[in-house]
Amino acid sequence: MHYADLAALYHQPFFSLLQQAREVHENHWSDSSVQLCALLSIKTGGCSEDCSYCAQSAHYTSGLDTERLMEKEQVLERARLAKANGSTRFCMGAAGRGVRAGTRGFESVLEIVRGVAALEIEVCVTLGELGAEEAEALRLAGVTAYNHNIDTSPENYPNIVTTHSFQDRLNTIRHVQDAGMSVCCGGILGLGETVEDRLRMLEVISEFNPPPESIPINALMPMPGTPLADGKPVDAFDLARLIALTRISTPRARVRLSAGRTCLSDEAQALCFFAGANSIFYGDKLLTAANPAVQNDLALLEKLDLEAKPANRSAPAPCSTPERPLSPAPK
Ligand code: SAM
Ligand code: DTB
Ligand code: SF4
Repeated sequence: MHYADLAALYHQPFFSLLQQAREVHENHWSDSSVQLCALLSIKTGGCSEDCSYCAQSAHYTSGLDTERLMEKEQVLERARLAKANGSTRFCMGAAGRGVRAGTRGFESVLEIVRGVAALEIEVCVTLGELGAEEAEALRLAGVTAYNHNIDTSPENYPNIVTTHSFQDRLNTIRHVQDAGMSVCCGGILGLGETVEDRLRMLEVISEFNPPPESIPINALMPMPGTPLADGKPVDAFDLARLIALTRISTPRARVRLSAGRTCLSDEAQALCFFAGANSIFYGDKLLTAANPAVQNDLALLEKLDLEAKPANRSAPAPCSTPERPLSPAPK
């Protein structure tokens, strides 16, 4: 969607924008399902990149311990639990600029992906920069979706990251699409960007061809030691507005209410679901930061008469005992 159209929509009165987003949502999503995505950091910290929001960058002293690539069995254990708890997508993140075919690290990641894919849960990875060869190898190993955010507008990107470019991000997304994986691409609010930057970000995302399958909208979680440690909290109404606009500009994408939910009230989250969010990260931890407890999320979904997206019917029964009961949520 062109910038001018996004701007015209955005600058309407709040309730008009929400009403339009709701209408688009109802026209494209016949159910009230919310996709639950589990997240696991399989390789943490020590990253060469200088993304100014990120606790995992080696350029800053956030106090985070660096951890090597997890063992396959440990990852599989977490994936089984995630599936048993109701997540339909398992997203694995690794800190670093990117991955390179032929390296031992990448071979180990492919091995992990094959193992998770065999559990019949959707497999998402977020590993930074990819070339065509790496993208193809990941798809063959069983990756369904690749998360690679553009985070902000092209104009603001150099203020946030200097070790790679906005164009580098777009190139990776192209490789992911060419290899036939779904693209999961969104951004962060709260980086000091203007409303114009937010709209430009959505202009770029909504004009991908094909459009992304999912769009995570993160609110900055300020990380000690990073340049954005003192970032101001994102206003919940601004967040709802942006989610509404994302829903209107990419009607078929799962819009994920992502990082920062621990700072949102249930009511603010309800507004975001009303505006078109239909996916969340589910589980007590994001990559390094906290996420709402699963029991709170189940209770909230129940209060709002939203349903966890059912698992693919062809998938076999969970292979381990659930850590927590899936439902019903406690009253
Ligand atoms: N290294 C890979 C990359 O940069 O694409 C994958 C991991 S990276 C941590 C994934 C995304 O998490 C970032 O693009 C950003 O949107 C989000 N993120 C990271 N730190 C965050 C923070 N402190 N607050 C909100 N979102 C954050
Ligand atoms: C995304 O857009 N958000 C997730 C996921 N993709 C990988 C990551 C959020 C990270 C929040 C900060 C942290 O846990 O360190
Ligand atoms: Fe590294 Fe990704 Fe964090 Fe940037 S966002 S510092 S690339 S882990």
